Amino acid sequence: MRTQVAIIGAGPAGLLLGQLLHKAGIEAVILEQRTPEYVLGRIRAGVLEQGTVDILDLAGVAERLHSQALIHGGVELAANGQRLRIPLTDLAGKAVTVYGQTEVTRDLMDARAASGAPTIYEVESVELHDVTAARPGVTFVHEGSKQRLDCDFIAGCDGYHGVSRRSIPAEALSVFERSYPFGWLGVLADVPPAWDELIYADSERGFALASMRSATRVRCYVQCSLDDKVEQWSDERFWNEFQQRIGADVAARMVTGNVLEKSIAPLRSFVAEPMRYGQLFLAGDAAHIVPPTGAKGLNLAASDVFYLYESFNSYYKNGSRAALDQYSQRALRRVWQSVRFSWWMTSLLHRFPDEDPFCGRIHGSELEYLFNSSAAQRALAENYVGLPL
Ligand code: RFL
Ligand code: PHB
Repeated sequence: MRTQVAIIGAGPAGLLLGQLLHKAGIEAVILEQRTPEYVLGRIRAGVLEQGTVDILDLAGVAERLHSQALIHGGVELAANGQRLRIPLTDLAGKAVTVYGQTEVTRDLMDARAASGAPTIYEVESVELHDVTAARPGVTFVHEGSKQRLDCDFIAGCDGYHGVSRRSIPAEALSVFERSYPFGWLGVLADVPPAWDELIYADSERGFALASMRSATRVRCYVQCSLDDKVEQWSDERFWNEFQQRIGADVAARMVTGNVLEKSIAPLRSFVAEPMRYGQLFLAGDAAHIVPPTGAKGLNLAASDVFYLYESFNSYYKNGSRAALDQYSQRALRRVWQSVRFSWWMTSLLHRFPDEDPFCGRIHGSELEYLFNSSAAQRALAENYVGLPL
């Protein structure tokens, strides 16, 4: 088998790249180790920057988004019994779009199926070959038989645990990493949200986030211990903890109910540099991870993909390698801005188990400054809605 771009991974990054390339008349084959149902079952991001919506528009996959998504012109913070609304549209000129990653992925899968371009699901033993040669290739096992896909380029869109980054020799990569001493326990439930916009809450018991997917479905998170297991968190325990953290007024008017999904995710920051090795280009979680507090992971995957699409397009249309050569540098500049913001939001809103009294006071001062300074609020707004591409 032969194609122009071999894409590893059919998460949002791989599917979006496939769709943009298809629209530009560039051939790609997508290889995914899981089933489509498994990919759609992973409940993750919920907040899209305007820049991400623009890229989905460019890919021609935003029709359902425009009819169903919720547009939020603000976001709320809660701390010390007070609430603060950050008016995103007023302070940063842009709103954010609340539309689940599951829905983005579904729209991309539907568009891919309609285009007739090939996605091979349930591939095993994926290996990258001759990555620094002019004609690299990918071998894999599908339905029991080993196959080889020859290509010009490989796009590694296979997430943090994927094979692409691990195929780069360790001495060719610099890795920057921070693990946080807590995780997030997330719950998806079919109840109407008792909040109009997202609420990020700092409390003595730890962080909580009130989010949503629609007018009838909420997504809620609480900071939990890294040792916690989902089985230790009954629905009742979760709602009780969430209500204690989110603020008395919201707790009093919210309804709790049928939990559809419950999962725990550890929080970490991770960046691998450069995002290119020979003919292999990394995009999305394959190259970097941010803690979810800044709502940046999916948005970064989309901006990487946009830069990579432009680079491939320029190569195939004009024969120029300049954009390919600049891809890593261009993408990393934006990545580090989001890594910094996500780290800052995480530090601001979580209780660290090892926080000493000095750090406790700094934490309190930082919150007080934010609650009282319009300059600080503007800085948060500008980053939350997304820095320009
Ligand atoms: P994905 O989604 O992990 O997809 C990678 C795909 O590659 C496949 N794969 C392989 N395929 C073939 N061969 C192999 N050897 C393979 N190894 C892996 C996998 O099966 C998978 O299908 O990466 P991608 O596409 O880069 O997308 C990244 C996003 O999923 C991620 O950044 C976001 O979900 C992060 N995130 C959030 N981002 C936001 O922008 N806004 C948010 O509000 C937000 N909230 C979140 C989040 C992530 C969370 N968790 C669970 C970590 C909330 C949470 C709780
Ligand atoms: C979500 O709705 O899942 C969500 C929203 C905002 C975040 C993280 C997750 O910062």
